Amino acid sequence: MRHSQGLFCVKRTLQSAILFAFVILPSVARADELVVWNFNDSNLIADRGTGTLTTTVNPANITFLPGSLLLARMGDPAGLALAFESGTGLQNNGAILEFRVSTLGFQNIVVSWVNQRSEGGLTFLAIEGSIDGTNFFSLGGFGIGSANNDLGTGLIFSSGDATLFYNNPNFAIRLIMTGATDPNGTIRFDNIAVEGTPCEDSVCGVHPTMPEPTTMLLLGTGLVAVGIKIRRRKSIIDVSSKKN
Ligand SMILES: [Ca+2]
Ligand SMILES: [Ca+2]
Repeated sequence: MRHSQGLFCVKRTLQSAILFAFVILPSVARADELVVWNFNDSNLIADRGTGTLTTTVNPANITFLPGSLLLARMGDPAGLALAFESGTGLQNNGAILEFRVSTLGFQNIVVSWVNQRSEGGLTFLAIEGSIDGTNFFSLGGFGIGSANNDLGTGLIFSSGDATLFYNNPNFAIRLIMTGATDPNGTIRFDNIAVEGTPCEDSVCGVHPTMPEPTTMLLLGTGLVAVGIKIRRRKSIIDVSSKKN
């Protein structure tokens, strides 16, 4: 019971998140890669590390188009990028791209990717996160400004409520895509990565003390950052303590 009450509070807290965007600096951080998808092999299977990536886009509208060097890691060539067509009748409006990655043993989680849309392609991304793998809570969202340009996007989970995403086998992020206006329009994704730093016992070994309001910021040059500020709530501690 306490758990579900806690989840409700998490949901309420995350839904009150403040979203903002800005230009950030080049490197995303010195962190370990938990998983990377570079799509250069034309599939949804992780290319390094472990994680699962799924989508509700009609399989007939999943394709692979030229990729990006932006946010490429470990010398990855641009290669290919995962691309979704809007589809007949714009049927893929509302489709989901979801990735699940265990963050067990890691904190300071950073999620980043490159997105590009063509004219008429899916262009609005609502972002949702999960700490239990089942319930998803809004983390805000954004629209992809200019067409035909690679844009980096990222989320940094650090301190406060964001520690719920640390050391968590059920970590998941969902992008809900809308805004397509042309059946032949496309949105493409490349260099999706989840990174983190090894857990410190003081952070992952016990529930967090949440000294400051949570701030999720984006780092890196040329990246469009998505930051989320979450108010702390005492009730969140109930959930995090169940996790350990
Ligand atoms: Ca692959
Ligand atoms: Ca690529």
